[in-house]
Amino acid sequence: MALKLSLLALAALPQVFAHGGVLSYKIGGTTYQGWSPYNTPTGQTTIQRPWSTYNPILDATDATIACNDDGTSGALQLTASPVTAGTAITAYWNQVWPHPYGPMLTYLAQCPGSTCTGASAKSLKWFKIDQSGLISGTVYNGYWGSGKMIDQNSSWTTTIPATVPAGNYLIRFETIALHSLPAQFYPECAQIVITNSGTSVAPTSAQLVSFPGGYSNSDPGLTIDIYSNAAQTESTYPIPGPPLYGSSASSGPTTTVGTTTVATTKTTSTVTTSAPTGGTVAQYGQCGGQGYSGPTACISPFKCTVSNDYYSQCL
Ligand SMILES: *[C@@H]1O[C@H](CO)[C@@H](O)[C@H](O)[C@H]1NC(C)=O
Ligand SMILES: [Cu+2]
Repeated sequence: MALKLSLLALAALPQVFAHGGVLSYKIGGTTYQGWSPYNTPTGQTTIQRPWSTYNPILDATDATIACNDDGTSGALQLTASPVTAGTAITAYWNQVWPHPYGPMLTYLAQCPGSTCTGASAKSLKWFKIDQSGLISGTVYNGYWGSGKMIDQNSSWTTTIPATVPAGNYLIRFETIALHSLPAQFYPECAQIVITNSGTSVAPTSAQLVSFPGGYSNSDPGLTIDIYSNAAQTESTYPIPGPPLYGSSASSGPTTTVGTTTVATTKTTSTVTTSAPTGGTVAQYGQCGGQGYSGPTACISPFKCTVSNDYYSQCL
């Protein structure tokens, strides 16, 4: 059995570098291991909802867009409890996350009844509690939420707003990659119980969406061509999804403008990208790393991106 599992893990290795998902969480100092999609589901016990693949979801209307699965809980499903409103939750993606262009988003959905276990992720209403789009620079080569996520140890920390009503929730962390079209969605979910002894503010109906439903394949933030001429001077990016919980906007995507914050300590993970034309390495192909002596130029529009010391690939 152990041998079989490690062979499966090896088989999954190339995908580990190209794609992935949320592998663990930290809540109030406690680390929670996530679901392992390439191990047998039997015996897996975790606060994370089961998910099925490291591959991206490429369709905003896909039935798995809520939690990278059909929405069901595991046989030994756990729930992190209690999580006081105002607590920070960190989600860890696989290292080093390879996609630095695109937004980060975090959602909550309250479950009916006394537990989220058994509730289908597709049946819930989600509201967005955190988002980070284009932080600075242009759509073409600016600093994005997902670039910041990579700089933060391939993790993203969201603070549960202090006004979120107490209840049973799924928390949905998501990164969207825009280096190729269609956009790539990487969402995973975990079960938490939120407690709140202070003021509660329910999300408005304009802030609540279903998944699928919260995004459309024609959303400007999902169809944007980051390699276009227009992108080279464009410094606004419409983050997909409903208006942020707690915001006064009544509808429509929110826009972040490259401004004052952050951007001071940007460390880029993109190397060598000489002229975009003339390259020979295809998307996801190896283009660098210790001990590698093959071609290093990626076919346009992909860029040679460091995954780790031993492996760079065209993304
Ligand atoms: C970086 O993330 C990994 C999980 O991917 C975690 O084990 C490690 O503690 C993190 N390092 C720091 C400095 O937070
Ligand atoms: Cu990928």
